[in-house]
Amino acid sequence: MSDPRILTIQDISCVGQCSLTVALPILSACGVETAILPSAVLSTHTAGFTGYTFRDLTEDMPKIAAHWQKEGIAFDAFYTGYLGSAQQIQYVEDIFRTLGRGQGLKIVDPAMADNGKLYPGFDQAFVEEMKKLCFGADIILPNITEACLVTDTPYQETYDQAYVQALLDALTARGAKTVVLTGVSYQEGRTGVVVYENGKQAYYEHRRISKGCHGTGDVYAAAFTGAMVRGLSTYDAARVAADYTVLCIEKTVGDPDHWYGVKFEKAIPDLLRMLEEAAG
Ligand code: PXL
Repeated sequence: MSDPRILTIQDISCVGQCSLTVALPILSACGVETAILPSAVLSTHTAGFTGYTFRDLTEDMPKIAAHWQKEGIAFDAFYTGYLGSAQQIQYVEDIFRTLGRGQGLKIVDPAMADNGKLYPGFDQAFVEEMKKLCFGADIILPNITEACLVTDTPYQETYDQAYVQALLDALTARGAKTVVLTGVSYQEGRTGVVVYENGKQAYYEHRRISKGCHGTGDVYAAAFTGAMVRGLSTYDAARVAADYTVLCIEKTVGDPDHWYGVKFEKAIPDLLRMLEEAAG
């Protein structure tokens, strides 16, 4: 049997350590063959920089997919991150339908919002399309804000376990299969992820170094995907990805000039060690 090959679909932010510039190196480091479909090319990400360029690649997406189909190229898993428009989400849905092989595991990070707010440029039409992508996926990785948006739940800055349970119930009632809900924090200095799968859920809590570093959602999702494709359980993949993300933040916070992303490269040896340990 050939090694697993995955496809990740998200933008290239040339500078800023997010989306493809973190997904590809992390997945490669995990030893996973990764094809890319860039949804757009930006000079930087949109969170903190101004005046960035944005080359929309929507039109190229179905052409690239059609070429792959003609060549008989297919993927064992898909991982989507930041997408630029509702139209792009529809193309991703087509790709999920036509380019899977075997199980064709669909991992969707609905990267569109944080801290109660949509990222610049997104609107309700985008959210509506993202709901369809999430509820057709095998695994979704929303943060609390994104989970609220796809379930039409009012966002609360402070919350308790009952609120998180209601969010998970709303996600599964709408068709979510496996859910890794990120950034779930019940006490100062601590945060974690809730993993829901097959009717069971578990919470992995860990230290919280600082509030909202840019790009950590992408670092987390890429490490999670790499760990899943290497055969870890969903919980172990969620745990290793969380520990790796914390290390990346720790390696960054002492450097105030490095506000735009995290130094994920410096913790790659730790990620590889944790993956080996989790595999036993
Ligand atoms: O990290 C998510 C992300 C990805 N790509 C672009 C972004 C952001 C977050 O703001 O702006 C272009």
